[in-house]
Parts: sequence; C-alpha cells; structure tokens
Amino acid sequence: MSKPCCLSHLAHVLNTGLGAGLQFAEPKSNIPLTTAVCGSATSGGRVGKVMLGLVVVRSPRRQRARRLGCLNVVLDWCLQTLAAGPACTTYMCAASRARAPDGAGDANEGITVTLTNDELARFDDEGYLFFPGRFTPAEAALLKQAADDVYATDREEVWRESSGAARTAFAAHTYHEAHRRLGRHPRLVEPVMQLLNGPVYMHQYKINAKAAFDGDVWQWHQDYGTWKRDDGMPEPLAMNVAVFLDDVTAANGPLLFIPGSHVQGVFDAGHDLETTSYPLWTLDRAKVSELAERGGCVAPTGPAGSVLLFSSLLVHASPPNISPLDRTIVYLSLCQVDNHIREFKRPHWIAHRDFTPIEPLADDCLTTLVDAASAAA
Ligand SMILES: O=C(O)CCC(=O)C(=O)O
Repeated sequence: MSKPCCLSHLAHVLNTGLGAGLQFAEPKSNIPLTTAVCGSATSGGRVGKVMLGLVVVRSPRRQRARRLGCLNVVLDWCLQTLAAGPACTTYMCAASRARAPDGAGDANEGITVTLTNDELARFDDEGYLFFPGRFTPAEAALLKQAADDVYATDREEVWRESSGAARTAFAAHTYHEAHRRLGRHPRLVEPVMQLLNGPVYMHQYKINAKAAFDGDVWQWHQDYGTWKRDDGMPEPLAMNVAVFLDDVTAANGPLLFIPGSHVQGVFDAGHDLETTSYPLWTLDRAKVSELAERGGCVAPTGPAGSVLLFSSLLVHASPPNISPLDRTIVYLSLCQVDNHIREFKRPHWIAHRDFTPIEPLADDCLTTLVDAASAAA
C-alpha cells in the first residue's frame, strides 16, 4: 500500500475526531487505496460520501493523480472538521465531486460546463459563485420578454404585490418554451450536478420580479429551512442558480448574501406568513447580525445575463425596490434526485413532485429561439 500512514492516520482521525454518525470501512489491505466509504456528510448545502482512494480509474497516471488529490482533500477535510468542532459533524468532501479538468476529463464525462477547482474552493468558503454575463444580452432579453409574457397572464402560479405588480411566477418552465429551455440549460444545470455530485431534478422554478417602485422585501432566510420544514427534503442536497434578466444594481433591490453563513446547518426560524407574500421560514435579527459580524454582507450586482449559484443554506434576503428600474431574476432550485422531497403540503407548482433527472439541452438552446424570433420578425 503506497500510503499506509495516511490511511491509518485518517482512520484514527475520522473515528476519534468525528465519532457518532460516521461509518468507516477499512480499506482492503490487498488492494492499494481501494474505495473506503468514510461517511456521509454535509456542508455548504452539499452532502456526499467521503472517499479514501478511488475505484473508477482509467489509466495509471490518472489513478495516481486522482488518488493523491483525493487524499489531500480528505486530509484538509479532517483538519477543517476537527477545527470546526462537534457542530460540524458532517461535511461534503470535494473529493467525491467531479473535479475540474486537469488533463483528466473522465470525472466530468457528459458535463461540458465545469467549475474549476478554485471555484469549488470558493463555493465551499463563501457559499456562492457569481458569473457576470454568463448569458448574452440577446438570451437575457428573450427570457425577460418571456417573463413579461408570463406576468401578463392570470395564472394561479403568478403571485402579486399588494399593488398588483407581479412578484413571483412559479413553474414557468412547465408552460413557457423559453423557460422550459432555461430550466434545462447546461450552463445552469451542469455546475449544479457537479456540486451536488449527481443528477438533479427541478424542485422549484420561479421568476421574481422585484418590480420598479413596487417590488417588496424578502426577509432573511435560508431556502433549505423552508424546503426541509415544509417539503420534507431530507438533506440540503439542493441549491439555487439564479439568472439576472435585468441589470441588477445597488439601487434596484439586489440579493444580499452573508458569505460563509452556509456551513452551520439550518438555523432556528420563525414562520413568516405576512411580510414576504408567500410563507417563508425567516431568521431573527440577532442571528443575522451575528453571522454578518463574521461574514459581512454582500450584494452581487451585474448586467442582465449574469448567473449566481448559491447554497440552499446560505442566509440571504433582498430589500424593497423603490427605484424606477425593474429587477427580474429567475431561480432554478435544483435538488439531487435521491434527495427528493418526502412531503407534499405545498402546491405541486411550488414544490415539484416530478423527480425525473434533468437532461441538459445543447448550449445553443436559447440562441436558436432568439434566431427564430428574429427570422420571424
Ligand atoms: O428575489 C429575491 O429578491 C429574493 C428571493 C428569495 O430569496 C427566495 O425566493 O428565496
């Protein structure tokens, strides 16, 4: 065995340091660094199996590279977990995710949009990633028009502010072609599959308007807090990916995040049935202040077409929009297929019950619609 010290040290660290809840399988001594499942763990909204060693290998060079990478990550994980103390009993190890291509692409087979290792590390630290301008202005304009079409309808899925302005439209991917395509867009779905380490289904799809002058507050909350309490989602193995359909600025009610607030699990929350137009489990001010003392508070802003990917445990909110500028954002809430919800208290168009894995479309799935629209004009 090429790394006996590492393995026995890890076994010791894992068993003594993490205690209950972690199952450790001894590596088979006759197969160097064969797979040993150490436990399942959560952090940053991701849960996964922590592996020592690898089973899927295609060439000795890759095997070695990936084995060493994996061990390093596991060692980091042990150190971080021990440093974090008993509150952090579970942790998703980056080693069990598909890694960025470093000459070895087989972990990412079928995935064309891959997060780099730096991005994965940043996501672990901060709980979100921001990609300004990931969709072209033409793609964003198509989707914005599609959002306006949806808001103009009288469907039960469209919720309004007290002024009558649209606030949220749910499930547009089930009844509008441009949103159907966005809901399967590889630039959104594939990074999430990578982070969640498996196929995903659409738990929720919404277009939040935050209309000029009228767009109201979203109180401080964690999305998984609601998905767990209201929908019986077993683990925070789900996350959001947001696409800006307008330019989002400091002026028009941007999302506010508390970086790093995703690593401590689900916080106590009260059920707000009044101020957010649809029931949400919201955090109290003392907890939000405490978290912000450590992590600060940021408002990622950027042009229409920008993408924000964030953990379902990240604490976030948004202020009212008193500006004369709309701020429309689409949210795909994607959940790992095996982690599907177990309770069905909310309407199916708020918390979907179709757990079919999403098959991403081609990258040009929106540009073909843009082209078709200009050809028809
Ligand atoms: O769109 C926003 O401003 C916030 C939305 C939000 O936090 C949510 O839908 O959970």
